[in-house]
Amino acid sequence: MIDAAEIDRLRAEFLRDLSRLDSEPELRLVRDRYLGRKGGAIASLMKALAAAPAGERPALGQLANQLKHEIEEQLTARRVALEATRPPAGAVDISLPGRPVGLGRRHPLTVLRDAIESIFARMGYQVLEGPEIEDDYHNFEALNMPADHPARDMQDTLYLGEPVPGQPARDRAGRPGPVRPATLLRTHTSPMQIRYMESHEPPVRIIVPGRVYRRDNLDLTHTPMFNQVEGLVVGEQITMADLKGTLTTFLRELFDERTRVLFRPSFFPYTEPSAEVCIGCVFCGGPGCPVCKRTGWLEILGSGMVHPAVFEAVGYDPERYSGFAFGVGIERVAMLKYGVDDIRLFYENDLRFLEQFPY
Ligand code: 2U9
Repeated sequence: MIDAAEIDRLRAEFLRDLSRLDSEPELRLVRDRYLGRKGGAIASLMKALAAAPAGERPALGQLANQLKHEIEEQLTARRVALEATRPPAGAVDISLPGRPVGLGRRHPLTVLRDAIESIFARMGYQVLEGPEIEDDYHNFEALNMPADHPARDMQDTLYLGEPVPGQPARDRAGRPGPVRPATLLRTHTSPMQIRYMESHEPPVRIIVPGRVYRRDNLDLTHTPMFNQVEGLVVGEQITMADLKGTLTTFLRELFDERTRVLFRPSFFPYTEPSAEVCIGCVFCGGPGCPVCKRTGWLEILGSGMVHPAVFEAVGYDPERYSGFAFGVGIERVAMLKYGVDDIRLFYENDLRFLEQFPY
């Protein structure tokens, strides 16, 4: 049976629902629940009034109508308030969670190059870069590699000679026409050391990191472009002992303070005597494994005392000055340090590979 208390209960229920809604869709649900023509709480209330005793009907009807108007007014007021907070069409919804932005990181070869640079910087070396396009003189001739040296072969070096502008690239017989004086992609960073000595007197203490190019096909250990760091020290009393001490210190800082270092005779045209430098195998630690080919040693650096012919080429007196030089491939260091068996992985930019390295 409907009475005034029942109407008050319905009002309290409405006010509770009203206080809980905070969106336009929720508001529509509440409106339907109370004001819906069929099944709405007010419609049901009006219907039930018909069953009330005739004497109470007018008063109860008045209360019911009053509640209906209250509900209409409150819902309208809430709708206006919600509309006022609605963002304009096309606005950014700042309540949505953001899309994650991946943080960039340095490439492992860059990290290693920086580490190598900082070891030598602490030893007082200057860090220099040079041009990647070089001439035959600085890349070969001044480094005691004469015209018939095998490294100068087209098979090994990427030459950039171009037809001279305004003249045919081929003559009438189809033979190549005139070309610019040979330029090439440097095969090592040594030409920059030549350039440095051409314009500076000793003492010299520099390293030159950078890209170098060789006419190699891709395989597990070769890419036609790779990165090197070369170093050069020149002074009045520089000896092989300086070379050994410097490179031993360098390798123990780069790998581990207990790294064992081995120097053995080698040959390079620009150094005499020459030595290749090995570290105790980082994989088996000595006894021998497939990586070190059962020798217990891994070759990591080339080095030697600068050949007097190189000093002659730059105008240094070889009777007065001596020096040592060395070279290291950054990819090779990375492969040994991190146990990577395929150099090509460093150039595929697959984040699943690159994200494994410290940065
Ligand atoms: C000047 C005089 C001498 C630099 C040297 C090496 C030995 C050497 C290789 C290491 C791995 C190249 O990247 S690699 O393939 N380098 O073995 N480099 S001595 O000697 C120089 C450089 C400049 C004026």
